Formats: sequence, C-alpha cells, structure tokens
Amino acid sequence: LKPLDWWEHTTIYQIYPRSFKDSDGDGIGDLRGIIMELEHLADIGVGAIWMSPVFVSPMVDFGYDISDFYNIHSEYGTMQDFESLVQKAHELGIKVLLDYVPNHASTESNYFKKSEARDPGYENYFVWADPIIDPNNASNRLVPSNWISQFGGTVWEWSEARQQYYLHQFAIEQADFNFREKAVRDEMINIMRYWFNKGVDGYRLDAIPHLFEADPNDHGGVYPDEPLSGNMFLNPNQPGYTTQVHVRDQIELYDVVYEWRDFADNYQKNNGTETKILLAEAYANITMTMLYYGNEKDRNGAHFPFNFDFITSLSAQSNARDFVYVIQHWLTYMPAGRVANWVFGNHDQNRMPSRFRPNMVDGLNSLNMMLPGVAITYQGEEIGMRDGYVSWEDTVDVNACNQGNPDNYLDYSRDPARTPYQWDNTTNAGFSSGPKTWLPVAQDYMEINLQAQREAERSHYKVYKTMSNLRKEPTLSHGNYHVKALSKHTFVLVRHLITYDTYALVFNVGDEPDIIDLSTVDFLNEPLTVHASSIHSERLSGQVA
Ligand code: TEU
Repeated sequence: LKPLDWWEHTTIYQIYPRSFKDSDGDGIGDLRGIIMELEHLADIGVGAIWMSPVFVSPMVDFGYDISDFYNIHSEYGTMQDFESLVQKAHELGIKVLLDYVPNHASTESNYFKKSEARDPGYENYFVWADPIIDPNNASNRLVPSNWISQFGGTVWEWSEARQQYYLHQFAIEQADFNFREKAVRDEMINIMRYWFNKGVDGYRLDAIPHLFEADPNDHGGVYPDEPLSGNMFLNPNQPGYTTQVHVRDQIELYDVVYEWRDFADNYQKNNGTETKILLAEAYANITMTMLYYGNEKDRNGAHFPFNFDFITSLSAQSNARDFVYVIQHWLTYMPAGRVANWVFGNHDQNRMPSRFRPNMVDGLNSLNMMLPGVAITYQGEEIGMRDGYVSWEDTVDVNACNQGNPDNYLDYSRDPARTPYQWDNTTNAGFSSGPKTWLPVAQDYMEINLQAQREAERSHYKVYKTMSNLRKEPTLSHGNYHVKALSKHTFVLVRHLITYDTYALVFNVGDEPDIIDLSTVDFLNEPLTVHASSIHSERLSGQVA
C-alpha cells in the first residue's frame, strides 16, 4: 500500500477556543483549557486540531478581527501557554493548525493606524477610495460602489482622519488589506513563517474568496457597481443586489494561494519538517472551489479547499439521492491525485444535529469516518451537541447584532453554534468554574455531555470512537468507494480494497423504518457478515432492517 503523508487520511477537529474549556474561571475558554482536554481528542482519534484565531483582538468578531498577528490574546493565555500547547499536542501525536486571517485586520492594528495616517510604506496597505460627489448636491458624499458587507450595510466606511473611505467585507472594524500591495503580501508571508517557526503544522486560510475586489483600473477608474437584480428602482447607494461578481472570486487570488503553497513547501524542505498544510475556507461554486487545489498544470494550491457541500446542499429534508449526489459531486470534480475532505459543521453554521436531525448524528459521524480523504469534526459533533439557545439579550455575534432584531436574529446569529462545550453535568457543563460564561451553556447539557456518554453503554461518543478506530483499517484509508441509493431514504457507502475486508455503511436518512435488500449492491455479493451490533445499527443508520 502506498504510504500516506500524515494529513492525507487524518481527522481534523476544529476547536473554537472561546468555548472549548475555561481553565481560570473567567467564563472564556483558553489555551490551558485546551491543553487540559487534549487527552479527550487523542481518545477519539483526532490527528490534528485547527483552532479559530487566538491572536490579539478587540473581539468584535471574536478573534477574526486581529490587531496583533504576532501575539496571543491575553484572555486566551500567553505565548508560553501556546508553546506548551504545541508541545503537548505533538507528544500526543496531534498536529496543530492555526487560523490564518489574511483578508483583513482590526482597525485597532498598527497596520491600519499607520495606513490611515498615510505613514510612508503603509499608504496603500488597505483599500482606500475617494467619495463620489453627488451630481445633485456637491456637499453630499456618496460611497464608491453599491457593494454590501457580509455582515450587512455598505462595505465602505468613511475615515475622517484620512478623508477617504476604506473597504471592509466583514465588520466595520475589519478593514480589508490591499493584496495588490507587495508589502502586504510580504507581511503575510512573514506571519506564516513566524508561526511555522513555533512548530505550527499548517493553517486554515480564512475567507479566501474575498482577498481581492474588482480593480478600478479595469473599470475606467471607478469601482464598478454590482449589477442590480430584482427591484430596478433601488438606489445604487442602498445595497440591494444579489449577484457578487466584483466582490469575490477574483482570479488574482489564486496566485496568492499558490505562492503561499510554494512558501509552505519550501519552508518544509529548508527546515526538514513534516509537511505544512494549507486548507482554504472558500464558499464558492464548484469550479472556483476546485481551483484552490492548484491549476492542474504546474501549480499546487491549498492541500484542499474545505468541502462545505454537506452544509450548503443538504438538510433534514434531503433524501438518499441527495446524499449520493453530494458525495459524488466532490469526488467527481476533484482533480486527479488530490485529497477529499468532508465538513459537517463549523462555528459559522448551525450545528450538525440541528441542521439535520438528532437521530442522524451517528450516521453522519460514521459517514464522515468512512468517506475517502480527511474527516473534519467541529467541537461537540462527537457527542451530538445541538444549537444552544441564546436570547436576543445575550446575543453577541456581530452578524446578528448588525442585521437582526428580536424577531429575526436567529436567521443571522452564529452564537447558537458557539455555546460552550458540554463536558459533564456540573455547573456550566464543566466548561467553566466561573459565575458567568461568555455565552450561555445550552440547556440540554444535563442529558448531552461527554461524561454521561462515556458512562452510557451506548452513546454518540462511543460510536464516534468505534468508527475512528475502524478508520485506521487499510480499506478505509486506501480503498475504492461505491455509493448508491437503495430506496428513497436509504443509501449505502461501500469501501472496498482487494484482499482486505469490505466495509459498508447503510444509512437511512429518513425518519421511518426501511426494508433494504443488500444483495444487489456491488462488492457485497459475497457472503455477508453483518457486524451491525458492534456499532448499534439502529443508531448508526436510523432504522435499517
Ligand atoms: O467566514 C467567512 C465567510 O465566508 C462568512 O461569510 C461566513 O459565510 C459567515 O460567517 C456565515 O454567517 C470566516 C470565518 O469563519 C467567520 O467566523 C468570520 O466572521 C469571517 O471569516 C471573517 O473573518
């Protein structure tokens, strides 16, 4: 069997540090808390963690607004804590990936302050633009284009100090770097090198489709409006378009990603380390997504772009064919020789059992473990944690605060997916010994917590662990795959490798029992040994007879 590089069949576990484990009782998770719980991650077979940002930040977007890219946020700990986290994780055989946020910096960062003051070398560090003068009223300042921020409102914010607008694709306090400026690209490489030097094994690349916007030089010197759709009477200064042709997916961004890959590969070669990996966070169409892998000729890109299809294309209503389609979609479009991956949730999306159904948790986790490539688990998925209830009064997510009101904020809020990890049935679910946690603990923690699931005869945790052990089998790391709908709600995933055991997952994604004839399934026409009891078939796959 071809030996695999460390990352090619690993399980990556996303930690949202603010909500994982609080070691000092301030109600906020921290690095020492993560260190305390590394054993749990080793126990469930995690090969790498990626942590949402732990750098110095005013926390407008909970760490995605970085003011100092070279230091650890004090609420999370110190550089020493970080270094011991890397060391302890490595001792347990767990790689450490950081979140790399190159698209923007906090307006509190020195980069931004210097750029706003036009300090030499920093003038063009961000995307600055003059106002448009209102033809009807010369004293009226208009924004350069009708572009809308991901968090609502215009992307353009006026700077009194500089008498220009700056662009922000996310919060007002997250100013977009100007990637057409060489000094910015060089600085990003410096940051990458700095954390590689601390032993970090790779990065998740945040919000990559947003790195560039349309260049005014290509549009007669102006920022082109997004074409309006729908209501043609919209005021162009009032955001109202639904297309996004100028604000994301600009082709130049791929060269930047390919340059980062070259840098990571060269770093590895020059320093004799293990492979440093880059994972692109890109919500994009399949063509633009696949380009992150590389250009298929001479350039490699990210080791993989995250596969968000289970989040964006499936729900509790999906049937067996929908699942089969989504699985085949990625594997069909993926360029030859690349590695697949599967994401079931993250800190931006409703939690897996809430998007699907709680009775699908074991099936979904088993699917994740049995599909070819890299399995990605968001903290809590291994115990089936659901969205927590967060009232409007307790809501802190900038996206919800900007765009929501008491009636609709849950359409925007990412807080429900960020409530603290449920360790046990003690105060604050064992997350924190303090009087108050930064987000409320979900009310279901007495029933849904790790300790209870360790003690129970059957539990999500036990299924996850069983499946992560099974995942080490050569068939699952090296075998072929075959996926097929068997009925409206039941499909089968078969993994097959000649001379090794064949494994099949029969998954009923519906809510009703289903009767299935497995004799027609390819690779399963040999005498079949059913090992359903070892992973509890009724939990694993809904009800399969
Ligand atoms: O998210 C990037 C992204 O694509 C968001 O628009 C995402 O779709 C949105 O949060 C869903 O509501 C990344 C991070 O994952 C997110 O937490 C950050 O807020 C964002 O970048 C800005 O850094």
